[in-house]
Amino acid sequence: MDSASLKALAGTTAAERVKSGMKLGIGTGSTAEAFIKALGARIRKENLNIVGVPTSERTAKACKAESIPLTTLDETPKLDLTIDGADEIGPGLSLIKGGGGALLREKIVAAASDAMIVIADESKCLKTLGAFPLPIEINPFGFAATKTMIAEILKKLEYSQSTDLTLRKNDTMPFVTDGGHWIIDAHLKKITDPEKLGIELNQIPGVVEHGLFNGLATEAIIAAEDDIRILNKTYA
Ligand code: A5P
Repeated sequence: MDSASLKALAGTTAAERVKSGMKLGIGTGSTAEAFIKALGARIRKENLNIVGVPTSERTAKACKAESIPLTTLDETPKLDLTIDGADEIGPGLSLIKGGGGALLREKIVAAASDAMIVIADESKCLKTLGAFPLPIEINPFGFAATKTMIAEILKKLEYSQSTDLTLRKNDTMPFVTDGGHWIIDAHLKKITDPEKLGIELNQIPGVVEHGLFNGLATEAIIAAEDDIRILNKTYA
């Protein structure tokens, strides 16, 4: 099966978990878009009554194309379930997210949800996080100072030997998130303690949020070559 078919399988399986009456958080990325398509099809076929909070402008557009009713966290501050993709899935369902630049809204929406199902193909499941560069969303004000503070934290936690901090760009200009922030991608290679690193990064005033999702995902639906695997927090 190619990558698009695996994403479609994960997306369709996740859409089957949605029940009429649910308030949903709707993730960002190509796997989340496979879910959005499958959800749109179920709404049309079964007349499901759901409402969704999109985690990005890109997702809002994809939901509108499927006529999925949308709301905001201001109108609907508590959600039943968020379904979203991930860049990496590690032990205990710790995640790296933000490859698509939507990590801040994704984390706010996931935190407002009673449950979070992560959808991915099996290539995203790893024993240790960190091969995928960790996205760190920062306020553009004081960029160099914030970058220096991040480097110092990483050095303190002994990541410095392998660390490279790159400002994400669109051609020559900084990539700007939906919230108007920039992203530094931290090439850490191996994140030994995601919990500790997340807490330390959140101490830096210029860091708006980081892409480590610790303790948020409650389940993962993983599309493999010939089956679907369901992982829970005991995943090691
Ligand atoms: C968006 O910011 C990300 O967190 C995505 O969920 C993540 O990058 C996975 O995207 P794909 O499903 O496209 O791999």
